[in-house]
Amino acid sequence: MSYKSFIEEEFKKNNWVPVADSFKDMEGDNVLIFTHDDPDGLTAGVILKKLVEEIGGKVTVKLPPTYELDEGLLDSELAKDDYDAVIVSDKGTMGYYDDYVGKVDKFIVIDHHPPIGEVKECLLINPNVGAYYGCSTSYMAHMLMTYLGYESKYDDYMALVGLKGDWAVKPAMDDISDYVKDFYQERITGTFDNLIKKIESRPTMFEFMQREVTTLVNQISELYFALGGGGFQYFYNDRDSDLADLDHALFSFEVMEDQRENFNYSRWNTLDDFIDDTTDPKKVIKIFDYFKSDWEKTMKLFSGKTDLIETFGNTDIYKFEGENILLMPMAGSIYNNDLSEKSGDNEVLFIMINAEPAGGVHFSLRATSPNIHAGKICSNLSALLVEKFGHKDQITGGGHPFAAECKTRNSGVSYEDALEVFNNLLEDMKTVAGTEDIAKAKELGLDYITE
Ligand SMILES: [Mn+2]
Repeated sequence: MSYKSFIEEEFKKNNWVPVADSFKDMEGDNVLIFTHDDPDGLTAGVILKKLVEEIGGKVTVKLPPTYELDEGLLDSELAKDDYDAVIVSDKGTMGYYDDYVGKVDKFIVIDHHPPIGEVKECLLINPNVGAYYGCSTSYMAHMLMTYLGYESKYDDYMALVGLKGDWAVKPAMDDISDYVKDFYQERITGTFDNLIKKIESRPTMFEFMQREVTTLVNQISELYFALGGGGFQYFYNDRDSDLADLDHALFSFEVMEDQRENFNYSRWNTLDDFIDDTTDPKKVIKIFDYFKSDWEKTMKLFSGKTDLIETFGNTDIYKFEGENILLMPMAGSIYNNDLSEKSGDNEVLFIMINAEPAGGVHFSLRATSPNIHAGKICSNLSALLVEKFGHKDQITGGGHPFAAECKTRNSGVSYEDALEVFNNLLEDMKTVAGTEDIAKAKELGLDYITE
């Protein structure tokens, strides 16, 4: 199928035509875009901003550090100007966004995350309501602009970078999600071959299933991640006086925007060529060097201080404890690969525990199989912590079988207390693993125990 026919079908099938129509009359509109501050959110923001401007609207972009759009933030931004439309991009599809609908003439959500709650009132484009397709918000924005008749090589490139940032395309492994195949074949292959060609170079954060080869688009997406703080606000303001006042997310966004004018992609053979083409190569290099050295530091700490603490079924449980660990969940996903090699035929669950500089404790879990449900462990852990110490507003935990987080934030729970609760939970899991009580096992996330 052609990319355009695919889009036509998707817009009809999913009832996205009214959303597209709401863009058609944005000429003269004052539009406020909130987008996620990770590479997918940033690239989606670049595409959507250009689209609205092409239509004739005026755009303000906000890159708040919280993933979900907070009502207080929305209200305070709306109070600053007379807006006709709000676009919320790559910031989740939350049921409560319906409560925001009356605040402005058009309230539009463009996203690809599985919804939390049900969205009925918002103008919504999200293919992952009741299904799961590997894609990204940059790609949904690209589908929208293409549906509306706009084409630009720069936006093809932006969509690709966002897809890479959200792991929906793995050109180094020839693994392209079905949902983006027509786009990839028509717009990427044959045009951006230099970006998707396999190269031997330092493995990026995306090389978690193999470390032999990477691609330039992997490198570029990782660089944008580093510049913008990756959606985790890994900022370098305190490292260097040159960076003291830098707004990282905005800097990453501007680096993307500035390249639209003079898009020299065919000259990019290495990441250095790409960096040379940015507006402020010196600053880009400085930030990227900090990122790379933090990454190496964390990997070294992992390899020196990670212990095998338990084996449940065929899953080895590894634990790492540290203090002020930088880039922890992402580096942990990559280190999981090393643990997996160590464990041979066994699966791996890697538990990272970080004493954060502000006082909170961050538990981050990464698994190679769904045998032990990381999300259940984190939600159980947070429930136990809340039961004992209160602060339901500060202590949160949850996730999916392969990746989950629990954070105590400003609850004031000490590291020792949090660890004790975690150790008790682990003891309970050990007991249940021994008795094979199926109901209890399910509760505790020992999903490999079945009848
Ligand atoms: Mn995304």
